[in-house]
Amino acid sequence: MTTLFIFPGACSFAAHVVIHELQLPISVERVTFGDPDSPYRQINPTGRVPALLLDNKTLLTENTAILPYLADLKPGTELFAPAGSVERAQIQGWLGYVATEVHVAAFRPINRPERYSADEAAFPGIRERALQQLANALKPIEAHLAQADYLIGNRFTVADAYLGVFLGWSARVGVLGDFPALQAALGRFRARESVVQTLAAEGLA
Ligand SMILES: N[C@@H](CCC(=O)N[C@@H](CS)C(=O)NCC(=O)O)C(=O)O
Repeated sequence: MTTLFIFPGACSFAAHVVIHELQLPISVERVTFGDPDSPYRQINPTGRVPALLLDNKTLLTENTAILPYLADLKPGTELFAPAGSVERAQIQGWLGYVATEVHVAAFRPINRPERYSADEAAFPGIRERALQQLANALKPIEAHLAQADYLIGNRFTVADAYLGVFLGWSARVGVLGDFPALQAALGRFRARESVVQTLAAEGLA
């Protein structure tokens, strides 16, 4: 059986939500965060989540690959769009934006300042700049969601599942105050049955 590896509340949450949305027959396995001795390292040497181990033992990594792959397991699903369509490219554009501008450019230095300086005294400054970077990265999404409830096509897609994770993280670091459309989007995300189910499954309800 295909297995999704997750850590509760991590960026793997989006893939877990998609599994609930589409009721996919995929088992979900929790791994230990940041443990170099974890047996998971034999499956995925980076130790990162999400990772999807297929029946044939092929390992898929990266949200930008895993989320479209999961959606494509249910051809015609509203969560994605047909190959060759503009909507599909737009959804992939948002996946790329969230992965790079929001996750890596902003949350990585907020959560892991030690990767940017060996000097602990520099950490508060790194975090402060990264919080500003996060606000900058959220501005275009705020502008977009002030006009529409969802990123693309007036429906919840894998891009919204992915964004929802980082809206939750943004609320936690206190950056959503100036973004009413993002607060509303987070409310819609948390109200979805699939998200409620995923929170419960990850022990976060
Ligand atoms: N670009 C990767 C990032 C994966 C990633 O950084 N995952 C984090 C959790 S949100 C992780 O596993 N961190 C553990 C570590 O870096 O040791 C993706 O989008 O899939």
